[in-house]
Amino acid sequence: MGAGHSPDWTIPQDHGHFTPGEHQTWTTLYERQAALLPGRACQPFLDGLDQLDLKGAGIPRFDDLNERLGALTGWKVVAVPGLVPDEVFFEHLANRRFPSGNFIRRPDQLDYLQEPDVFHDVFGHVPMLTDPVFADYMQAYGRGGLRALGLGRLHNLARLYWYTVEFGLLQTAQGLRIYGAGILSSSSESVYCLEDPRPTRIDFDLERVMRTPYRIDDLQDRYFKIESLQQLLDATAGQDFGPLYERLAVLPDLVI
Ligand code: HBI
Ligand code: FE
Repeated sequence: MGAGHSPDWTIPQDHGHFTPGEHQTWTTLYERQAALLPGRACQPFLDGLDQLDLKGAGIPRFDDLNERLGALTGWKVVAVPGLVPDEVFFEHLANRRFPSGNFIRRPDQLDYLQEPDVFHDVFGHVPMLTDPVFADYMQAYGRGGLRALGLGRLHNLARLYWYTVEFGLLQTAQGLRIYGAGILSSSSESVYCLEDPRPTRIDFDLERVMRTPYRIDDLQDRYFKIESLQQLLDATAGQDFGPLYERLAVLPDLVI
């Protein structure tokens, strides 16, 4: 571990360090997604966005955000410099803390950047944490991550995060809706994932998800659909993945 940061990798948000241009980047991205997402994002996300009042004047102050979020589900956002080690990430989730990158993309990266910045982390992830069922799922994922690390199956569990928390779709009576943060923070993917004929949209199946590799550098070729957020929690919280991991150890990945 490098010098100069605390063991949990958190840093003060220091809201004053963001420049006017950086706040403007947030507002530009916010307005673009706010126009696209009604009718595309799932209702818990849209409700969460309203309740957290993330429009504001640019990048939200985490202290204010945490007052509202904490009152709803007991989660809080903490600032980190960027990607943190897996065990640090899971330890935060297991304790209902969501680590957010404390920087924002440059104006020439509005449409895509690989590292999670404050727009992806806060706009994409945090509204879903206002939903009590999803809030419990994320905590269960953190606990499961610590276990998977110990069992050498993190590559399988990471696919669950990818195909749910980052790129998940929810089937509703009104139609297919988005709940994955990787989609919700991307204007092109918000449209593509629902409307483009190319990607496949597969019913959620835990074992299939864990056997399916993913790519991080392009629009997805496949999405997994859940029927309810409760389905996610039921498939994971309190489940012993030990027998599943043993099976996965002798099964090949599915070709993509
Ligand atoms: N760190 N800041 C940050 N954000 C993440 O999403 C993240 C991370 N470290 C590890 C990690 N994700 C992975 O372990 C999970 O996506 C599986
Ligand atoms: Fe993310």
